[in-house]
Amino acid sequence: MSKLKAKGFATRAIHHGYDPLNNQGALIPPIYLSATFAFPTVEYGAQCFSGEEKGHFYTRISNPTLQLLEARMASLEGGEAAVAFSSGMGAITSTIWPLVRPGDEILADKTLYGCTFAFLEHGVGQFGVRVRYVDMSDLDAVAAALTPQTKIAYFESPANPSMSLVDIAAIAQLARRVGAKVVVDNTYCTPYLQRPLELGADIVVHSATKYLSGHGDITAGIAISSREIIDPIRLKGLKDMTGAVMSPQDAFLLLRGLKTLAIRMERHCDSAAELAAMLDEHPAVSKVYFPGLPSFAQHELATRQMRRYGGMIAFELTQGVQAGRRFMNALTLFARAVSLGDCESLAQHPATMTHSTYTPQERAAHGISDGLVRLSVGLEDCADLIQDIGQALERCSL
Ligand code: 3LM
Repeated sequence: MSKLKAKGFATRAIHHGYDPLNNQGALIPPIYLSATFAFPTVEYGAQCFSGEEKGHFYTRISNPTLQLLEARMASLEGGEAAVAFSSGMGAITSTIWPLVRPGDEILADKTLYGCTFAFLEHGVGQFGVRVRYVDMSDLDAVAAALTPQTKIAYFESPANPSMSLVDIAAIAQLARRVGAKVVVDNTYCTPYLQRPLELGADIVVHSATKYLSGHGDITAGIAISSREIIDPIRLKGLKDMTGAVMSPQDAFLLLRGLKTLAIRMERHCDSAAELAAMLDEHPAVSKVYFPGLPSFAQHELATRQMRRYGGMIAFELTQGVQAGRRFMNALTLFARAVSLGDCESLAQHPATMTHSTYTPQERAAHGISDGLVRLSVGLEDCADLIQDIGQALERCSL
């Protein structure tokens, strides 16, 4: 394994942590479909429970197939350890619960995926934890809002759905002063495009349902950090508080998806850049949010912090919300569907779909406009995607 440390991203995504010669020559890792594990002696079993022995004893705590996935993801994100979950929300909730007590504070970016906002606002926020939101692209506002009670600084970059970015290194520096842990949702980028731990963040969480899996056939999540931080996420957050364990079959599918992550991300980035440029020039479009556009307000930060600009685009139509509806209904190749990062291109309306967990007032305050349309640019031929967007834009302006 150590010989792979020096290898590149795509090589580790295919090989890290697995040697066929230790597995009867099987090139592809087996799926350990076992909920429980037999102990050679009762004493050994007790030592597994006490933590003196590292053996597997129950799949909600660990499983060999999940362990391989976790080692591989830790390598790709540049962390020491990882823990896998049955969904991105499983990863986020299992990470946050063990880090806070009543009286603590969480400082979150103002724009977050809808269910993350709902969890902070109506979940952990109902149990004596104070949750506050600031625009984290404003470093002065963050510095002013952090207090000794702040245990977590939480954000996405780019944020879902507004595409606003957060300077990860700068926030990590500010948070360190008060001892808060920086948790970054890296779903939009994947470690191929951005590695928050290398920029000073403490924990990375993912909806692995998205680009990491890449094929839209599982829901999955993962958290990556130091061993010291991951242990309580696994042994309290996952084991006792949420129980949101990933199934071994889903771990297998995720390991399969990861093998093509690098090559898929390149294609997503190529096509999204072309589509964003086309949208930016179209008279029916009033505003495009894509980090790769020179006109994007945080283009310089994107260039510094991300390898490339990703496969997600948000935009608004000159003729507003109704035109957005006509545009989406006119699409023939893009599916009208939530989620993102699949081979299939997807279009959705955040205000009535992914971010309907916010009230209209909250959406307005959190920078999520009613006219916003979100595209997840898939892996089809880019010419076909451009043709579909082009014809839908013509029809929406009628
Ligand atoms: C979506 N997002 O369409 P799961 N973090 C981010 C996410 O985008 C998501 C999660 C966490 C969408 C899902 S909306 C009903 C469909 C940045 C999910 C949560 O629990 O695996 O869905 O991840 O934007």
